[in-house]
Amino acid sequence: MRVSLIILLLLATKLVNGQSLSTNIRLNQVGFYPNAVKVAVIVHDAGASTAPGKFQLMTPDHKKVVFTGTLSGPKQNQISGKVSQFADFSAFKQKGTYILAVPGLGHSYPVEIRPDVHRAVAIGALKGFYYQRVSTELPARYAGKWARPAGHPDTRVLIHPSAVSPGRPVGTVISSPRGWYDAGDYNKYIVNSGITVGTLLSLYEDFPAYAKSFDTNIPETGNAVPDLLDEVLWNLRWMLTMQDPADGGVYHKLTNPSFDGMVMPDKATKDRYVIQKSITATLDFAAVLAQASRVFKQYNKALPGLSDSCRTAAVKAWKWAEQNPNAVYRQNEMNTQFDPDVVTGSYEDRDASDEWVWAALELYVTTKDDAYYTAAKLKFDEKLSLPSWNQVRLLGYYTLARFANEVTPLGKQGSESVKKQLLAFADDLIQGTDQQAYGTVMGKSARDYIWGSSAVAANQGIALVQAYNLTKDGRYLRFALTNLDYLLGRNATGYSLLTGFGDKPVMNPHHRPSVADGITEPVPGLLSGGPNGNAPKQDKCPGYTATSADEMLLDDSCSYASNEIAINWNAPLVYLAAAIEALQTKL
Ligand SMILES: [Ca+2]
Ligand SMILES: [Ca+2]
Repeated sequence: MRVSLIILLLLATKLVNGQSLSTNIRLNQVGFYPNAVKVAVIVHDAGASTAPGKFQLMTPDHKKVVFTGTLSGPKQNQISGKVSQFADFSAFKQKGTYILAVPGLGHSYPVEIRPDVHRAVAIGALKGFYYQRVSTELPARYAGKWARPAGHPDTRVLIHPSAVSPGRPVGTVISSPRGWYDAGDYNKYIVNSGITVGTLLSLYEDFPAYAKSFDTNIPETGNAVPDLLDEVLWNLRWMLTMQDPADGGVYHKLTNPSFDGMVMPDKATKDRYVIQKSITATLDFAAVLAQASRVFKQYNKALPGLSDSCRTAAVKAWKWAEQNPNAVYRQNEMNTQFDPDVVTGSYEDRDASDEWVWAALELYVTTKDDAYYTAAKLKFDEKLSLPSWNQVRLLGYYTLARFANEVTPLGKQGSESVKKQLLAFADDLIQGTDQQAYGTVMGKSARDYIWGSSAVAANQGIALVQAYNLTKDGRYLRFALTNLDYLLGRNATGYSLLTGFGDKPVMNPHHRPSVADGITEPVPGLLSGGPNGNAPKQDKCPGYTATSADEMLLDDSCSYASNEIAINWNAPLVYLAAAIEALQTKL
């Protein structure tokens, strides 16, 4: 009797104070820096009236109010029509764990305020790559409950008829082990590896001290090489095997003819092939290997000869590209000429002009040979596009700007124009962000919500970090942080898009091991592709209820168009989280 009375009283208190959990309070579910901007977004139905009320920050037991603030005026969401208000508690700087309560609505997930609050995100997202390693067992010592046997030794890979060359006729077998599984499946794609490895190496080049400061508990932890670079090496060593040593051309991908079922990697044992050399794969390879040559030069003692091998491979790839500029990969066309037909991710890209720029600039900065700079044929009047697997021009621009003081006079002169363009691009990104329903750079346009939109958010963040690096203007960083907030919960889906992080992370990504391993929690540290306006049409997964692009995420493994994982989405998150951590005192 007494117990039920207490329960009744508690319930009444909850109702009176409006203090039950409300998922309409959207915030970074991982946390906030004491001295940085701290914003939660309160979302209301379309047409709801929004009085400018108060909000409170209180201790998790609801007993002590530590901060009271006023909600902002209403912001209209241009995409969904919903109305939101901001609860800005930046003025509160006390370390600790709190909840944010809005009278009449409820309270948020726990709010953590402390320095280094995203360090675990940076480490976890990098560790996500370890879980994707091909050709090796993941023992419990490193993988915890996601331990699994080795999959795909890839020591017996066939040359596909599309990929034959004089030295490698049909039926030739090559060894091409290691690399990372990608795109939720078990194949290895050079084009996607290009931007992924380029982004991770750029993190090292931009923030070497921070990159050296964290371990990810992998077999190489404790050796003489930072774990970030050890992880990169797992894929780089595979990439090196994808170059035909006879002519320097690079195979587009290593793949089964068709996708595996939702089984563990060691149960997927179909024949594997390397497929046709392509111009985009070869140029991406040249860019990444040129960059790797710079980075690993500092580790010549631990990795003797690697830097030189990378440089030789890059130059050789460039020469092949010069001789084969029209080798565009077209999967359907290839399938009409060769068997077996290949239906896995095609990564087709008919415009290699940006790949030329990226490869040329990386080779230029590494070799200081003006011929590469000239070959980049930089035009300073074109519209810039955010990096993605098929648009890599900015990766070259970032590199030229980064090394502006170490290149020849020719490149130095060009770098001034490139810097101006990069800053104009960054200014464009932040323009009008404060008026947005979530106050994030991500989502100003419904066009941001494409397949893999999480990488749009992360790459916007990187572009802003680049602008900070060029200007030391903290404004750029503060806007970059809004997109990290977005990825970790301050968004229209209400999810943290990173598995294993936040109070409501996605649980069912399109990721074969996470589906097949019988463990409730998905493999941690994987970034979901995120909301995608066209996802229901693209994957036809039943169960979508959202009606607007910014909410169009289905936390179901069949939703590969909104909830897939991919290495080229994880990499920019690693960069963004690590950069924000490295610069947290500048926010
Ligand atoms: Ca290490
Ligand atoms: Ca392209």
